[in-house]
Amino acid sequence: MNKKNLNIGMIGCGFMAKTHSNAYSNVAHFFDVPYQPVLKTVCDLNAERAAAFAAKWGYEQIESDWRKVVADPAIDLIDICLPNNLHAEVAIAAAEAGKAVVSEKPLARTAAEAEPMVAAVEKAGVPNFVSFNYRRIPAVALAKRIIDEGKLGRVFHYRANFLQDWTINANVPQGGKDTWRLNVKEAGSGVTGDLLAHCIDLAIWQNGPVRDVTALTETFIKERMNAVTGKMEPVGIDDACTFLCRFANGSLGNFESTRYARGHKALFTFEINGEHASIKWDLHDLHRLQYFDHRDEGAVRGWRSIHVSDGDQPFMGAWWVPGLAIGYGESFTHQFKEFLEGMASGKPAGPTFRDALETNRICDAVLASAKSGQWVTV
Ligand code: SOE
Repeated sequence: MNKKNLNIGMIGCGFMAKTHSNAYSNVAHFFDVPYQPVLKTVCDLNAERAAAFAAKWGYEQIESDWRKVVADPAIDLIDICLPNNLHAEVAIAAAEAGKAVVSEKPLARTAAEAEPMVAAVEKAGVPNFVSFNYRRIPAVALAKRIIDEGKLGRVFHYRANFLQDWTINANVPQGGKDTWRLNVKEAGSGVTGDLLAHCIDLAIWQNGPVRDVTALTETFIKERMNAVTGKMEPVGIDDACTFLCRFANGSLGNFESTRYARGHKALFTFEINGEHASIKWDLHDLHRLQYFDHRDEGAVRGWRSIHVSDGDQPFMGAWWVPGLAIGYGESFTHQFKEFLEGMASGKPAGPTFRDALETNRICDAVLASAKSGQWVTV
């Protein structure tokens, strides 16, 4: 296939920039994508950091002012891997400059902040995408296929958890390069926007819209040092959040996230119970999908542990040979495969900015409910 180059301007060079750069580098090796991503410019306020990142990942040039990257006519796509408070300004400027825009999740700190982003990309008519990468784990994509085929029947329950333990120590600071996720000004919220946003994105993609929510949040450590100023400051994020919801299809949702579940590093799980069948998935065992079908012959009925590694399972035909697993990093490869295909076909891959706005709206409703103690309609 004759491919047009797609020049990437990467804004930020932390953990997420690594996952995206890796995926841009390998997507055309494994998939016949319609564009060849080119790692053109990486930008960080700290030029030394940008230079080290560029050397490692093969970016052609570095920049310390994101506005210059956005203004560069050679750049086709702006990829935003910055703390949440910086997504909106960069995304809106990039859309106004006519660039395709990819943003890390959540789209913004709040729905109010996300709305002008959606308006900007839609007004400019530029391709746009939010990196909710877990949709493209093969086992998760297989779950979606099973749901869309109607195998579960009427859905009664949707259950999801995202449990971590990395902030239990009160000496972990807030703010700055590595710990901005703990600073409410930069992150907008704690586990709700960072982790439950993933659960919500999958839930509405698999099970449809959420109608209303009731939530409980807690901040266990009330003060932390700010890594930038060195001063102790009140903590404004939610350390833990549990919420119940009703989906428009009549099913009940049950969600929990915390960074205080000792022993759990990234235990993202979901389980869906339908009239005929149930499915469950666990990020710590990400290449397996658990499936129970009540219509199976009674004597052999039971939970099947499907090792998702065969060529007729989502994405797997492009990788090694049946039985050999892939992992977390490849979910980003898959999302860019579908994003690039959507750019070429005019049928955009989701979640677009507009799709991700809905996740922001649900996060807002969850936080509002935790504050008021009332059910909140989304
Ligand atoms: C937080 O620790 C984090 O890195 C999230 O920000 C990511 O979105 C999640 O995929 C893994 O955990």
